[in-house]
Amino acid sequence: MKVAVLGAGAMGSLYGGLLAEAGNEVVLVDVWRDQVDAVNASGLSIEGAGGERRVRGIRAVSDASEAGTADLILVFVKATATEGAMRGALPMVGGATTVLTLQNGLGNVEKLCAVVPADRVVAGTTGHGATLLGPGRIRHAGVGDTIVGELDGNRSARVESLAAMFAGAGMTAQVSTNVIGLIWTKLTVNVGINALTAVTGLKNGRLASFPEAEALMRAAVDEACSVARRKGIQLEIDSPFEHAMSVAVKTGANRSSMLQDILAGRQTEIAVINGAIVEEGEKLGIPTPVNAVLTNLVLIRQQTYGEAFAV
Ligand code: KPL
Repeated sequence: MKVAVLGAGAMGSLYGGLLAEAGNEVVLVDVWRDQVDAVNASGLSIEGAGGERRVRGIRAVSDASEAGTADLILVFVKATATEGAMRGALPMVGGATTVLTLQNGLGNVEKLCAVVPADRVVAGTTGHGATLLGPGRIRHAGVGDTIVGELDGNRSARVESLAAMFAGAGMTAQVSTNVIGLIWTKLTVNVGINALTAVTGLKNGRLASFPEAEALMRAAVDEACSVARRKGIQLEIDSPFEHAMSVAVKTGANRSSMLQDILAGRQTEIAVINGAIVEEGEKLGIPTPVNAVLTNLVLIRQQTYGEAFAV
């Protein structure tokens, strides 16, 4: 299968690397020139789960028109860039191209469907954690499931074959017939972990060490669940807080994507994670004070990069 990975940050590079190792033709597409040059010059170096190795035979481009058409476009750009990146990726869309988002946050499906016909788009979630160590270098810092599904819940041959492709690359992979519930289930995990790690600087696993962090995680996740319940979303798990904490522990060595963004001085996905819970809560009249505080703290942090804690 020819796979174009749109967004070659930590997670895009991880999936691209694992799929290339399994024999798929992979091209990474990213505007980050240093990453493109490093991968083309020396391949992708992966450490952590699966051991240290260098994946060669993987191509990278910064302009989608150099990639050719793909069987699968796997979208891993930040949620804030989804629509623009997909417009830029249109030269890779051929007559039979499928677009799969495994991104965090709410709204990616809608943004993709604004650019390509909805019947081209499938969605899913990933439980893996990865850290970007530098151009061409990542750490596979936590292992989890990859779950994919059709937007209409149909168990199609297309999603079965995507799950088989991920399984063939050594990942545990499944098909979901409730992909919106699945995205919300992953959202509850990110609501519980990402902002908390971003404001404390802790790796995911350390959240379990502090009753204070646990209390905040529980409250943020409970608020997200109240919103989901009122919207009629069927979550895929019975105990969302325990699930979020178990993902934090399984990806314990990882810095969450939001903490990595903060450390690199980038804009975060706060608006589509905790911020989305606040926004949806407001529409439904459901109070979400803990998510509002977490959102505001991260928003302040990302507007004050470079300012010291000086008096
Ligand atoms: O999705 C993640 C993220 O960092 O965005 C988790 C699962 C929390 C892994 O770090």
